[in-house]
Amino acid sequence: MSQKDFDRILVTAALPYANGPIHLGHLAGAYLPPDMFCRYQRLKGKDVVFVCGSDEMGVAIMIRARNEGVSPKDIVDRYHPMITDSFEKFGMSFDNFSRTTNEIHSETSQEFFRNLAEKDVFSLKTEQQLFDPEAGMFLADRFVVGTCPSCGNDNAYGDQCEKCGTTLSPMELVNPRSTITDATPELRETTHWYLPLGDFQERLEKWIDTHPEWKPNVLGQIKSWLNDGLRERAITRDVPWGVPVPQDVAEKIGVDASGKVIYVWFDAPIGYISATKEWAKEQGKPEAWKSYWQDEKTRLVHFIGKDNIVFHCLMFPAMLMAHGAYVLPDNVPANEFLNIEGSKLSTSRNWAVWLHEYLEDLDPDLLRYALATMLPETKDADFNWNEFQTRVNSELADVLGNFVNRTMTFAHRFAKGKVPELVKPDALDQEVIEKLKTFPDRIGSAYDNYRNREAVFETMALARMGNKYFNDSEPWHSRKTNAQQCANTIHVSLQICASLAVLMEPVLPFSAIRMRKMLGMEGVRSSEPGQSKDGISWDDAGQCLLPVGQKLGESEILFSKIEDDVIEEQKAKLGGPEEEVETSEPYEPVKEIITYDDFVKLDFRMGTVLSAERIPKSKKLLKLQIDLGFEQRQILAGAAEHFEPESLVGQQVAVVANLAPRKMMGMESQGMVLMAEDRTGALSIMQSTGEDGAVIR
Ligand code: B3M
Ligand code: ZN
Repeated sequence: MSQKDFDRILVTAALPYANGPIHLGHLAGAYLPPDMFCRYQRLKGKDVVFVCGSDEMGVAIMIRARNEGVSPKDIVDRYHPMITDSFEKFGMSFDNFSRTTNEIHSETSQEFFRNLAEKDVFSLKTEQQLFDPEAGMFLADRFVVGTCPSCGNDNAYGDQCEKCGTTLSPMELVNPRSTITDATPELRETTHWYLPLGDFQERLEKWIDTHPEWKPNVLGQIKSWLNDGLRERAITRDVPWGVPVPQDVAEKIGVDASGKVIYVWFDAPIGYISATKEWAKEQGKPEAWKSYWQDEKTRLVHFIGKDNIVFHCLMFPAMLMAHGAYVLPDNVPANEFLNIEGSKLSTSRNWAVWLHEYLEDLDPDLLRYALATMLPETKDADFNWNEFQTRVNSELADVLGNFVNRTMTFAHRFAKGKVPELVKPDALDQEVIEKLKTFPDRIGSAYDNYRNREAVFETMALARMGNKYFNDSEPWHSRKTNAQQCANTIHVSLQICASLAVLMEPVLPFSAIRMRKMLGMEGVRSSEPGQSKDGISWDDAGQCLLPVGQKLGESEILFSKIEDDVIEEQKAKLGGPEEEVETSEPYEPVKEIITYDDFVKLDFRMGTVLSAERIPKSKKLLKLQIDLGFEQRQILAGAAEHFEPESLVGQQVAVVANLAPRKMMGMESQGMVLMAEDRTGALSIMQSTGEDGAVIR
């Protein structure tokens, strides 16, 4: 369907995990672009609903809680308000920013799960595990201790005996007992539900083929997943934190679902639906959510970062297809990643610009504009403070601000602070008035096609045209020689300012309002959520919006320049980038050439470090538990001299998943974590992001 065939637009932004604050990488990936898009659509008079919310489930939040000795709820209750507050101050215009611990989300997720279960969409798998009858939960790894079968140590863990280093599974322990309640565990079968993604491969391929207009970086990733063949994914977990698996569904098949939760990546996208339901209820129209999710005339757009493509373009659409009542996304314009000062953004090294810290010192519009010019729309991009300063000083202040200031100064000094009459405009006046009419479409079509950098460039092009017109007209001369010509220049310049005050709003919402106040402009349609569609609209811009004689407001400086010391202060907040390697050591020679067939035998996967600890009597080895999505692995990494174990927990790493297991220090290592060793021997973890289990090629 072409954009004009839709009656409404539903926009979602990836739900940020509520286990830390928002940084520029989040904004550049999944938040600034949708806000600009939604504000534009609202100014166009479109029916837009923009939803998001905190993603409060998942292992990462559990790990953080365990490391801090608090509950997962404590973690999300700390960060949800922080995220909400910084988004609000940054001008994010959500219709609803929810959170997945809300009851409506559990209900919606469980209803969705139930619907698919009743359609027999899921497959089931059953396996043996230790179960703590008092805690009411299965006991993996550190949740169980017992006697080591190798050395008799009475406090061996479910995954390893610390005394002799033997790798164990909970089932091998003699006299196991729960570390949660000290109870003697029972053996229980545990059943997990699987989403058979392969069953949807054909439908997904046909659907994706109807969207050749999607961004190439998105289609490329999807096609590689499809070429690989989609595999079933476990969509339940035996962990204490998450949306519970509906008991009634489990009971129907004789499974006890206590202690089982829905996998976070199954419930999180359903968070978009629950946030829309919540919004509809708050509007007093509880059924209104259905027209956004269950009517083909809805243009559904998911804004995300590239690490979420598989979930939004394959897994969630498969879920929606299976359910049958929902529309599928019309586009998923995923952005790439943002680097900071030339280095990969890293929260663990504090190599990040935190939104709440930025907002303590600087104006949100300055960041909105500068970041919009650096968005990683088709490839990774870099944010650096010097460019931020240049964009603010040389564009916002020197072009846009300067043009408005000169116009207002002349209007107050030579037109009595009112809009003067335009009489017998000359060729230059007429040429500019004609060109002005083209800007709403030039800028608008860029926004409508997710090209935000281009939209912002075109907005600044209008301000440049105004500046050039002002210079070419030379009102400082004509005011002495031809008062009407001077008045014409002021009139036309004011009309350009009035159009800018509408067309700049998607990227500079706070400054647009200040500018309209200066121009005495009233009755402009708002780009904020839930506002009236009356008033001057996007399409009206480009015309002469200011009536002759209109009284102007007080003039003020729209954008103050950023001084060098302010920039140095911001740079000083950054943590440690990757250090430059100072050495004369030779580079490691490249190994013998292998064939492609040799290479494809290697199976590289994404994984998340669940736990990391030193190994007694070993200087070099760390013992890592890695979540590969489809299973957990124990991997011994020679990194103990390079990393504090806790710094690795929660990090996503690249793993060689089909390496034959090998014994070290009496423990089994089931794979290898990829690390880069530089010429000084320093190690860095090969970081990436993506879903656990994702095939790295
Ligand atoms: N909570 C955040 C991420 O992977 C994840 C997005 C969910 S969107 C449904 O960056
Ligand atoms: Zn032992």
